[in-house]
Amino acid sequence: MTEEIIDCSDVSDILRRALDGDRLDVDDGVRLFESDDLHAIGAAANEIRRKINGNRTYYIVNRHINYTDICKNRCTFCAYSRSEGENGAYMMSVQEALDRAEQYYDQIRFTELHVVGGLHPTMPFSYYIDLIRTLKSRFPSVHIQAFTAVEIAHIADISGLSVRDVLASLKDAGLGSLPGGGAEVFSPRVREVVCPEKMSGEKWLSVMRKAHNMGIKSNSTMLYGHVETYSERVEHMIALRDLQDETGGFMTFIPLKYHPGNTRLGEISASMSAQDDLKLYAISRLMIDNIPHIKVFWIMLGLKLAQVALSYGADDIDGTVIEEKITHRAGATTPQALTVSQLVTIIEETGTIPTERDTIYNEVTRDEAGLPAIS
Ligand code: V47
Ligand code: SF4
Repeated sequence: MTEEIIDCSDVSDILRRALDGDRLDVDDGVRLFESDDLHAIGAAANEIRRKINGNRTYYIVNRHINYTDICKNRCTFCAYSRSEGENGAYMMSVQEALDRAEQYYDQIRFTELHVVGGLHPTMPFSYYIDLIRTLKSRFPSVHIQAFTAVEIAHIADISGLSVRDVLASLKDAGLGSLPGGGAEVFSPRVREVVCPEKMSGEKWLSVMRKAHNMGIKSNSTMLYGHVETYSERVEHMIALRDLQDETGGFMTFIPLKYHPGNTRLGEISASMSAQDDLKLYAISRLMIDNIPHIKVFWIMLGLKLAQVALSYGADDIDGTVIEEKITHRAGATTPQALTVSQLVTIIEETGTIPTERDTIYNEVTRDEAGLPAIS
């Protein structure tokens, strides 16, 4: 059936090449975005997802902590950030972040703390080290995934240290890996509109290269559905693929769907349909042949569409999350958290096998008391 769907498609030549393991180029990617044959593109992506990850769908028991919303960049797509002193602006002390992490730990025994925030103009280097060291010493078995490449570069700026020295100090304090945020779309044209103050795409890639070369793995993302063109999306994916060829350090690619609420960028006239979202997941799987996982962050896509994305190339649905501010301040209507049993049910309903993972994709089993063990 899949064969027939693919062979009848206007992009069957591209899909066949992808299924044969050939690399797709920018023109191929653009043609896929221009095609209306969602079924064929999805079927090919699903086949590749199954080749790489079988019938498993990964999830993680995690907790997000957004330690500050104060940010000097004020990207136009971001409803989360505040300026210092503005209504709603906050900066957690290390103790406050620790208190957040304590909440629910006894109930769910998360295996990951995901810690990101804005670029605070004055917090000293010692704050970041103290934060990671304190979290790691309280939760030694928990993986600390913290600070986007943009935050790492900012910490280097305020400390006067090199990116490599910042990463080395954070690793020594207990940092496990980097999240994938801050990549947005690498195109300078797009960045000029949506994040003119943010460091360049090249710099983002160079921080990731340094991290990977030091044995620090990371995620990768693309913020889509605003002013970017098809070719800018595809070029972004190929830049990630190229770096992955070099370092092998990316664990997953996460498409992040732009939410316009309360942002300065606002509504974009050609907003994305559910079909467009699914096509983007599928094309990601087809273009980025060397990053093993495609993650659907259910908070941003919504639960129902996240389920469908699991048959359009995605194999990971992220986690329990517990507290999410970035997308909710921009109008997300999804819940802020899911229980493990909700996550498992959502995955089972898709006919795939719920598989708990840790941050670096080791499978996790739990004993009767719910304590995790990594296999
Ligand atoms: O870099 C900000 C995005 C990112 C909006 O690595 C927005 O596992 C949509 O990167 N609409 C931060 N997106 C969050 C992030 C992330 C999230 C979940 C998992 C992982 C991971 C990483 O959020 C930012 C930006 O791309 N973002 N504002 C918005 N209005
Ligand atoms: Fe700051 Fe990140 Fe928001 Fe940009 S996306 S304004 S860097 S918090």
